[in-house]
Amino acid sequence: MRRCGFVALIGAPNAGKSTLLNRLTGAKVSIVSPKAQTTRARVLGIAVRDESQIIFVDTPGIFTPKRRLDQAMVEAAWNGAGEADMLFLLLDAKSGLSDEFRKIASRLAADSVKMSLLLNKIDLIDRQDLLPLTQEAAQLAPFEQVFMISAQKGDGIDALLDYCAGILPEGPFLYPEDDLTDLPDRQLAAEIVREQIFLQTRDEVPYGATVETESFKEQKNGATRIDAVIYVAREGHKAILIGAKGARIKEIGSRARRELERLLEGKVDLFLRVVERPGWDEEAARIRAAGLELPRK
Ligand SMILES: Nc1nc2c(ncn2[C@@H]2O[C@H](COP(=O)(O)OP(=O)(O)O)[C@@H](O)[C@H]2O)c(=O)[nH]1
Ligand SMILES: [Mg+2]
Repeated sequence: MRRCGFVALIGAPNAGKSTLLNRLTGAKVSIVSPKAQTTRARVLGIAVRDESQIIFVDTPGIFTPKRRLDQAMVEAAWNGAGEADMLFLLLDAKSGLSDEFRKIASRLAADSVKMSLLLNKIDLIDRQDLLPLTQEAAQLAPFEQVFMISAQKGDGIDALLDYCAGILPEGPFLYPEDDLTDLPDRQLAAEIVREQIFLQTRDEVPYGATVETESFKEQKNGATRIDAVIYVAREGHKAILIGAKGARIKEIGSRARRELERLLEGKVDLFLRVVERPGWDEEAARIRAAGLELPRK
């Protein structure tokens, strides 16, 4: 009998949700950076294990939102949790139990959905510190299971897949068997550029930028031509993104292009332009273009 269902990855920013999603699907589905709030919208990663199709839902981290964009991100995270058959609550074992984590755990504990605790980044802490942390965290909610994993190194991942495969509801696969994500290539292209902005700029710059694919076309020579626009919220950010003699934007473009060539398995011509657009992070159209719903008032 086949099984299929949704497992949401929930946690504070930077817990390693997107790294885990990529690890579980064995593909680069969701972008990752050392900075908080890299993930903006819900991303699906699909894995098949035995007779089960497991649809993992990567979500933005849960934090206290200020901008309209941030409100939409946090709402997307709670919605992801609300629609899942099962939750994986991630804790960054290195940072330990924060007030933020306690709040998320207690709010989720109030819902009746099955939830397991995932202690991530166990590669960064001593074994002897792991047990007391696990014991304390496990008291915060009625967890079904506790897993200790390293999303980055791959420890404990098989056990997670086996667990999901065994208990998801019986039913037909919801996606074609080979699909790894529901993210369209246009959106993927914008995300890969945004990842480079997160990796290559600092302070407020990555948070003040958004990327949209304007056109995505197969060309006669077999290459894919992608034109993307980067909107920046503040004056001055445009100059930083472009860099001295255009060096920064060139590096962002060339790294993103190489990554896209790998993911799309073919030659890519990538054209970027940077546009100042103060207030884009309050604009309905920009928030929707990022794959988000407008926050409820
Ligand atoms: N050492 C270590 N780093 C990790 C692990 N998982 C994630 N990271 C790093 O933690 C940072 C945040 O990861 P990300 O997946 O973007 O977190 P998210 O905000 O929860 O999606 C990145 O720099 C990752 O490389 C892990 O298991 N071990
Ligand atoms: Mg993420």
